[in-house]
Amino acid sequence: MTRNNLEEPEAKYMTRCFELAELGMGSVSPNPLVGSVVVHNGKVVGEGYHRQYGKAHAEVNAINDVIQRYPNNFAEILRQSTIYVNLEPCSHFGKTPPCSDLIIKHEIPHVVIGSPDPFDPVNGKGVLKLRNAGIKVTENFCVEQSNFINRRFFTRITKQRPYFILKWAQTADGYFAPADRSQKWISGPEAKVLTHKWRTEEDAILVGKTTAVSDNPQLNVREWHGRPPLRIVIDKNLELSLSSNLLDQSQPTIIFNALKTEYNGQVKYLEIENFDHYLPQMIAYQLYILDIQSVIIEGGAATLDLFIKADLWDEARIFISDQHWGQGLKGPTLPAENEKVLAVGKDSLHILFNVKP
Ligand code: AOF
Ligand code: ZN
Repeated sequence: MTRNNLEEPEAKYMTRCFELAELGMGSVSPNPLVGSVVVHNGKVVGEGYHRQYGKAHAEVNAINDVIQRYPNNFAEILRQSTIYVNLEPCSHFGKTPPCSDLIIKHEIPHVVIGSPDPFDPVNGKGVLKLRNAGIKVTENFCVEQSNFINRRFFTRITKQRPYFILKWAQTADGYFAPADRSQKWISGPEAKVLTHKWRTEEDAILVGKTTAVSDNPQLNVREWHGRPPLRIVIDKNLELSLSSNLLDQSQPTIIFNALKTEYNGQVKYLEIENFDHYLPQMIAYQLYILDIQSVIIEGGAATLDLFIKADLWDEARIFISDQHWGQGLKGPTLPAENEKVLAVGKDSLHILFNVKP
């Protein structure tokens, strides 16, 4: 049974953990997004989040914040505080020592946790360690929101594949491209900015050969500040021209193909065996091995359909313009469920979010 604690006054502390956690977006993958808040007598006395892969965890930064703000009486304050964190405090020695040990050392009497950590060396063991030390532990606090924030991490750990986001634009009457596949503007400039922001939030961006050849995209981040994702192209027979933007050596790029495995500077050619039978499954597996936690698939229609048919998708973001074309190539079709429509921007652009439960 899931509990939704949003009505409780303490939910504001967990909501703050979520805000802090999301500041790590684009910097901590394949680690989870984690934020933490220390509360003393109803007042926030320290905050922190996991800022960088391999660096200090959220709880460490939140406790250090208390120590810095109250150098003379932090020990006493911590002994009377509650620490909120959106993920079970770790119990293992990874790149950093266990957060549960740190909480025990400072004798923080109450820990409130959003999601359990599904990572096997931690799962349940963090909570057990805290309870064995006599600490009160509240689990699954605002757990639905908490699980949503770390949907990419949880998918990688529990399903052993990346989290797949489908993204495309279509007209109000469902057209995706003109019949001759020429490029035609469907969504507005706001959608472009948003698309580039989204690229900074995921580990990789994937397109099929037809899109790579006909649009010659750069698949980098020009309209937003942040980390550009790994570029991935599916090109069975290596038909992409050597002069195409995707082979310009400007960024790490993977070409999944049926002919060869070869590394050439920033470009990795990875051969997929059984190309015609299990392509999306093999791509999912290879990316999992490479620790790629999330992929945004930006087209074309055949590639999007490939992942939809294999049921290898988790979320769809669709820009729907108010144009009516009456003809052209139809966009991909999703099994209908859970639709949430947002209106964004001056050009009455609509974004349809379809997040599978
Ligand atoms: C926490 N707080 O802020 C994070 C946690 O290699 P390490 O030491 O960074 O450990 C990574 C694992 O620790 C990661 O897979 C996840 O299970 C947990 N991440 N845990 O208590 C945090 N980022
Ligand atoms: Zn930790």
